[in-house]
Amino acid sequence: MSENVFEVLQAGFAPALDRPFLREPGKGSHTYRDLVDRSAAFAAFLRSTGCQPGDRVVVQVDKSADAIAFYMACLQTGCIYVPLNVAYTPSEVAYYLENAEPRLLICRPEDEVKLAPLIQGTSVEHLLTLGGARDGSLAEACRSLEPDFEITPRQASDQATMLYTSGTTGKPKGARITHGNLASNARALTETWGWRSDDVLLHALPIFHVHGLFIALHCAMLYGSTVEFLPRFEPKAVRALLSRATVFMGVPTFYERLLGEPDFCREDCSHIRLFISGSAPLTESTFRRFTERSGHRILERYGMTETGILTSNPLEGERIEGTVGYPLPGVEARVVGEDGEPCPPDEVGEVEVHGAGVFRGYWNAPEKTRESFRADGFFRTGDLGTQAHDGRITLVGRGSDLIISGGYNIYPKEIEICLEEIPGILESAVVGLPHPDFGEAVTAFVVTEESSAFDAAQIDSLLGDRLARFKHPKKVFRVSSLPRNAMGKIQKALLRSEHAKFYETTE
Ligand code: MCA
Ligand code: AMP
Repeated sequence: MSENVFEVLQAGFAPALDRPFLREPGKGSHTYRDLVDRSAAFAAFLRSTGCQPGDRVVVQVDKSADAIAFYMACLQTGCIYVPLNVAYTPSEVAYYLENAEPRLLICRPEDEVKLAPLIQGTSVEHLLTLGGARDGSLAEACRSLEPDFEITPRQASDQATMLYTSGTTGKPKGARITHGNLASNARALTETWGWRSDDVLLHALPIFHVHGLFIALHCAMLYGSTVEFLPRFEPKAVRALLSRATVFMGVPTFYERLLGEPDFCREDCSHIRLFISGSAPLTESTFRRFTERSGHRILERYGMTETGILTSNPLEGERIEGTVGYPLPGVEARVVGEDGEPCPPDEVGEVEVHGAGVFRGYWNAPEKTRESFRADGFFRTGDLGTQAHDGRITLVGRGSDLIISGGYNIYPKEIEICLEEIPGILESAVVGLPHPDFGEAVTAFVVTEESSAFDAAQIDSLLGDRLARFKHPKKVFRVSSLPRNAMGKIQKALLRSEHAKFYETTE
């Protein structure tokens, strides 16, 4: 029997075909039937290009109903959907094209001129554009084709999507996520969060990450629920729609920004049954202030690109601030010491997990994949935490230097490499410092040649072509040397502790 996740979702929303699926403010409403028809039109296009199951399709487009239908078409035809952050610069996109070896590249109409030169000499056979209002060459190409509703049979172990997540080397790795991973996570989440077909999800997340694309949308689709689909997070727009929704999902920055609205209060939230947070640590302060102002205890959960959602605070029962709750149904989690042996309850170690949501490995990186799994199949998350007697997990930090800023993962090495290629910069260290809005802010410490005229603005513009804006340091400190330990290793922990209050006092 086919286990294509498109069929799994379709079985869920089949009783609700004429219910609104995506409501785009100011643009209109699209039923589930509209989505199926549109997906069939895109499927016809994919097949007309000769795209085969397993071929990669790289997509860098804005949030829109058509973007979701195109994602569904990739699932339907067995093509591997590879979404990219719209903030990535052409030089970043070039890396993904080289690594993923896609057959198709779909971009925003306004980016076509910038991206067209990149495809020369790559595997890309077609570059098409997708705009938010049924515009662009992809929509045009579908017009002359008969919709194709056939669903390519897939096994649970077949790859459905590939999302990139960076590594300590500074080069992003593609996580191979299967049809089975997506289906099992959607089922576990809807069960854990008591999802209902009359739930209305308020969606303000980007759709190029696991959070906005899989977690949020698959829950809704599995129950045929309606989604208020905002193009981006904007606190006033979110606030205006809270009264139409029952569930809201966000990164901690969303909650901080809602709290930044001076008269945000209980009345705004009276229709909501569940506020969910994840992707980055929700501070106890944000949790507490949000409870005071809204009357709701945010439900915090924890996940990863490689695994989907792993743990969640309970729907019924205690949501404890600072903890990420219990393993989801079908997920096994343990905390181990450096020797790989399980830690006693409440002792800090690395969180390791096992279950149907865990990915198949990294794309074309067998060594990295091997290093990430234990011999018994448990995946090493790299997150440090404790597990209580009753199984509840609390995260306390990360084993790597990873920075999480506003829910985006940023790897210092990638920025350090770019900084050190700037003439006059001898060495650099990039760390995340606590930031009231983003949680952590990218901060660089650079040692420059004595003769160099140091100009932070110039550094920023030199990084411009190489790195997406959200990765740019919010502050660059010029220092005479970087602190090192006896082994010569840069002591980033020291830089972090010495400057821990920098943004608290400057913002
Ligand atoms: C935008 N900027 C940022 C960030 N976002 N800087 C640092 N960190 C960020 N996250 C910068 C831009 O580069 C720009 O800089 C300036 O802020 C304004 O840009 P704009 O696009 O207007 O920003 P914004 O709309 O205010 O965006 C902030 C945001 C957004 C709403 C917090 O970043 C966001 O939607 N984050 C959610 C990320 C997410 O979904 N993560 C899930 C992945 P300049 O002015 O210098 O040009 S994790 C995941 O999927 C796992 C499985 C999980 O557990 O969920
Ligand atoms: P990503 O690679 O973008 O999927 O990010 C996954 C990482 O985000 C995890 O390994 C954690 O470090 C972090 N993360 C996700 N949810 C939480 C949470 N609720 N609290 C703390 N960290 C989180």
